[in-house]
Amino acid sequence: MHPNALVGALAFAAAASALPSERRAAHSSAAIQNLKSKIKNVVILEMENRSLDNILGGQTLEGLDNPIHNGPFCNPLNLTDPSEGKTCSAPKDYDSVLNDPDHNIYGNNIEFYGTFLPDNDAIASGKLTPSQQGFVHEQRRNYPDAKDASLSKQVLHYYTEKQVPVLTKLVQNYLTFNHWHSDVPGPTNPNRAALLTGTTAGHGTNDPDFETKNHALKQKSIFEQLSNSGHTWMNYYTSTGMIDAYFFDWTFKSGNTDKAKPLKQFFKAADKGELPDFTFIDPSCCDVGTNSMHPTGLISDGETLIKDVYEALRASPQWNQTLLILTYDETGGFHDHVPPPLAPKPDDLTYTEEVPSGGNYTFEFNRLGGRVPTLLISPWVEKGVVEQKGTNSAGDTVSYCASSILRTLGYLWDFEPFTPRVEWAPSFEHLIQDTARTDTPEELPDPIAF
Ligand SMILES: *[C@@H]1O[C@H](CO)[C@@H](O)[C@H](O)[C@H]1NC(C)=O
Ligand SMILES: *[C@@H]1O[C@H](CO)[C@@H](O)[C@H](O)[C@H]1NC(C)=O
Ligand SMILES: *[C@@H]1O[C@H](CO)[C@@H](O)[C@H](O)[C@H]1NC(C)=O
Ligand SMILES: CC(=O)N[C@H]1CO[C@H](CO)[C@@H](O)[C@@H]1O
Repeated sequence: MHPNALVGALAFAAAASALPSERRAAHSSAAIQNLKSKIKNVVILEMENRSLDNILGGQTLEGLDNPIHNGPFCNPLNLTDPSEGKTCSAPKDYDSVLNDPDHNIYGNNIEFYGTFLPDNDAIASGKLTPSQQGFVHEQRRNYPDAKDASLSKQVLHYYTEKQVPVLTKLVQNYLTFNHWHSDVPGPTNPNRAALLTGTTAGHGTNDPDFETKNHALKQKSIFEQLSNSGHTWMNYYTSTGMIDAYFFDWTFKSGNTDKAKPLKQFFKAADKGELPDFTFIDPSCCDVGTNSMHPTGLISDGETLIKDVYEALRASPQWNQTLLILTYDETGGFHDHVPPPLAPKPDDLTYTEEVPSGGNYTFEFNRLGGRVPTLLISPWVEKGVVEQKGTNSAGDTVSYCASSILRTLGYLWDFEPFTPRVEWAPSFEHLIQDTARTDTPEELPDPIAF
């Protein structure tokens, strides 16, 4: 080869490697090897009870299907009496919500399907699909003494970019999922358990089994999996009332209760570069002065927590090998206009509850909850991109969900999917790039109370 040709070839190779790398295929061994070589520390911050249309409804980044791009989205005031009129999504003018929206399984039923008792056969066969029309109706039924105008605003309105400056900066700098759903169309603790284990084990409400003193959940958690395979983990908490590792009997039996520590220990560990392989952060919940964004806690207090966690990781010696997953447990009864899809049952268990109109509804765990905001934050993800649906290992294009986390961590830390739901879920290891970005912000804006 002529010497000049060699120089030319080298220059070409250098230029080519400077280009943004083509994404690898999801589930490919190349994508999995890349994930393993780049990410050593995973941090999950799981906030509370907000839908994508609610908290990211005003984000102008292209690719997000939200009210500011594709709305307004409207709901009738009364599902059975159209003459009462309708109300539509618009920017919110307040920081919190006084009347916590219904997010029981039956509440999600009426919000999605317009009835507390939808026909399960029609749902499973695809004949009955969610219309997302019952959010305002259910809020009015639940709070008969409150003013209609404020109730509509509570469930249907959304936050502008200026009102959530911390989230806005993160959306503009990292990767946001457009189609990420909670695993269960129901409340907090079943969804938190599903994220950590791939199933609620038949739980459909925040029942006493989840309480620390009972720690009655028997299924295998990510914490157990990691301990058994020589990986380190910690569950940092903001209030002792909310420690997700304490749902599980194993945590107590195996003598791992000391893996739950107050959040200030997280800041110390991040600062010293002593974060474990897996960090799970619980916010405080759920009233005035708490920071999960759960009503009646302030959105701006939640933003302060997100900012503090981000800035601690950004300044940490471990930043270069860290992936922060910022997600929400469930939609909290806030409107989202995208119909939640069907999904495989994690196991054979069902959950039955009595509904306000009389009668029982049996939930079969065969469909997802509403869309929740989820972001990947790392020097290894592209800047300001929106990820649409994912690809599962069967090759189908489907929505992401909380079980996508376990699907991906299984690739990172060599474990099989815990349940058929996790097996089905699309993973996201292919969203990790080849080169680390050097333009990631060191600080986020100050949250504003309004
Ligand atoms: C809706 O209208 C029906 C029929 O007029 C009425 O019985 C019901 O109370 C209304 N529901 C709400 C939530 O206002
Ligand atoms: C992280 O990577 C960037 C870019 O290569 C480098 O400038 C920085 O010093 C690295 N930081 C650490 C803590 O390794
Ligand atoms: C609903 O189911 C519960 C048990 O799950 C049972 O106690 C109750 O009697 C049932 N109610 C109706 C109306 O069938
Ligand atoms: C909106 C909402 O409150 N959803 C759940 C959020 O968390 C609280 C506390 O666990 C639950 O009561 C709700 O079910």
